[in-house]
Amino acid sequence: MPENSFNENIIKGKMRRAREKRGLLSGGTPADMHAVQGSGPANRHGMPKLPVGQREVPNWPVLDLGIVPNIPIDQWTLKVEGEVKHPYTLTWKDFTAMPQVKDTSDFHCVTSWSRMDNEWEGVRFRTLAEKAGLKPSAQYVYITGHDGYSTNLKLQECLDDDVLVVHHWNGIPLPREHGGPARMITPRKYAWKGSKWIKEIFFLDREQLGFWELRGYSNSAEPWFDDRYS
Ligand SMILES: Nc1nc2c(c(=O)[nH]1)N[C@H]1C(S)=C(S)[C@@H](COP(=O)(O)O)O[C@H]1N2
Ligand SMILES: [Mo]
Repeated sequence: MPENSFNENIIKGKMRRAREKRGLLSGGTPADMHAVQGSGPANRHGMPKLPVGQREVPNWPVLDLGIVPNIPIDQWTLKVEGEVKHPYTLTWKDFTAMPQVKDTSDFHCVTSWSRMDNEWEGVRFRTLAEKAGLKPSAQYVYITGHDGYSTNLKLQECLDDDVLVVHHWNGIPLPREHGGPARMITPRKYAWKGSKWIKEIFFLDREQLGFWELRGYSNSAEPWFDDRYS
C-alpha cells in the first residue's frame, strides 16, 4: 500500500462527473466517424483525427490521485502472475533486455483532452504475456500501480500491437509525473486503462474491476464510441 493516501477531493469530483454523464452520448455514431476519412496511428482506425467529444491539446496534462511515487530504476520491479505457467518478476535490466518496439499513437483522456501522435518506446504487453505462458483460463487482466491505482481489461484487449509498457515518450525517458520509469498504454481505450508506475500484472479467470471501473467509469472505455461512463 502507498504510504500516503489518495486525494479524496479529486476522486469525489470525478465520481460526480461520472454520475452526471452516465449514459450520455454526445451524439456521435460509428457512421459519423466514417464520414470523414482520416489517417495516422493504428488507434485512429483511419477515422477523423479526434473521437467525438475530444479536443486536442498541445501539452500533456498530468492526472493522478494525489500520489506521485518515486521508483528508482535500481529498485524497480514488474511482477507478472496469476493464471500463468511461469510467473516472474522483472528487474529494470530484465525489462530493458526484452524485445523493444516503437509505436506512435494518440492518447485520449476521458475528461476530453487528447494528445496526438505520441512516440512510445517499450515492450509489448503481448511479449510480457507470452513470457509468462498463459493458461487457457487467463481471460482477464488486472493491473496495479505503485500509487495503489488499479485498472482492468479483457485479455483480448491487451494483445493488440500498440498496447505497451513504455519507458520512453517522444525520445525522452518517461517523466515521473507521467508514470515513469514505466507505465502501460492502451491506445484503443481511454487513458485510465493504462496504469502509470506499473507494478503488477495479474492474469485472471474472472473479471476484477479496477479503481475507476468501480467508480462509475465504463468498463469497455472505447473513445470511438464515446463510451465514457457506465
Ligand atoms: N497509477 C496510476 N495510473 C493512472 C492514473 C492514476 O491516477 N494512477 N490515472 C489514469 C488517468 S485517469 C489518465 S487520463 C492517465 C493520465 O496519464 P498522464 O498523467 O500521463 O496524462 O493515466 C491513468 N493511469
Ligand atoms: Mo483520465
